[in-house]
Amino acid sequence: MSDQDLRVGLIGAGMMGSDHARRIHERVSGARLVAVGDPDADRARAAVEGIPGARAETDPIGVIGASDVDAVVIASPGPVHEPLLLAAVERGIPVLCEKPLTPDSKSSLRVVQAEADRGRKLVQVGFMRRFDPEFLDLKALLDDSELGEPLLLHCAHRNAAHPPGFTTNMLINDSVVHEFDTTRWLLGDELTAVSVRQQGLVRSDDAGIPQIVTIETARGVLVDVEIFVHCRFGYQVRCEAVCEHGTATVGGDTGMRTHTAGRWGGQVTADFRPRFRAAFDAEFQRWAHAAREGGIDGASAWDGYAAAAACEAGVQAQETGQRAEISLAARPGIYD
Ligand code: ISE
Repeated sequence: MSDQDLRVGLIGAGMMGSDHARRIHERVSGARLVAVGDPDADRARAAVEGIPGARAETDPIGVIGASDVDAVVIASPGPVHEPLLLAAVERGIPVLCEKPLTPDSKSSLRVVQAEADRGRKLVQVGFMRRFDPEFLDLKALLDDSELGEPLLLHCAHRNAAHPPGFTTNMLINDSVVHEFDTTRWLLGDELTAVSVRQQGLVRSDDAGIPQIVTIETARGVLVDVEIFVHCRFGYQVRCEAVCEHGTATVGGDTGMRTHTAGRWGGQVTADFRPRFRAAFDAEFQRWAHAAREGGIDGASAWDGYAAAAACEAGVQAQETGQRAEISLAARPGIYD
């Protein structure tokens, strides 16, 4: 701990928030947790337990305004993000906000506008796959055009089980939102339309039924995403890029392999926290460095807005069974 440390306030002490509290305390250098704000006092207290110098508060806006807070992490549910983001932008302090930026494109655009009015990027969206070593390798390969131009992406996104209350719309808003962002980032291309089909002959509202989401990009790349959030066997995120001169795949579960009792095998991670632990750590470390300089280093509020617009089209495609186009507002100059 030093006087130069970035003093971080964390909003939201649920599953992700408490994970991030430990992360900041144990694995991020140059940053320290000073406050956790959650309306549930017990949860806030549990999140700061064993973290010297960190206090629990029940008023999240109070944390954003506290004089000993230099930057904030928002890990509360999406519907409460907008006022928190606007308060941080108003105060001029950097924010790392878990996805979604906000639950719809109109409110996301208000955040973009507030930031553009201040003239500085302060809001980073927690699209952690941008920090995953394998996804970074794929991005470098595509950026260098080593395999020629990308033509298709095949993606699979599987969760062992979905939490209670997970709806079919959440397949898009909560899960495929990552593929929307990953596609834009990997290809450096904008998304133009989304179509959605469901496995089975009869349309069902059961979120456990797999769906196939097709994304079109401005340069004509086609992306298919299998979203299956009740696959039972574990967590899996894959992406295969098909290019003019070859293919490249990430997410192939290439960890340690054992050979014993006439079998060989490895482990499938249980959920996104262990699978993307290194990515979350790198994301937080790089954000902390950038925030000490007053900025961000990752997906911007504009990227959060673009993902929200794609989600809206995705939900429309789910509900109508028709291809839905994505339209974006004019991009303010600070995001060029
Ligand atoms: C969850 O909210 C996440 O963000 C995970 O990365 C994703 O895999 C999961 O499907 C979502 O529910």
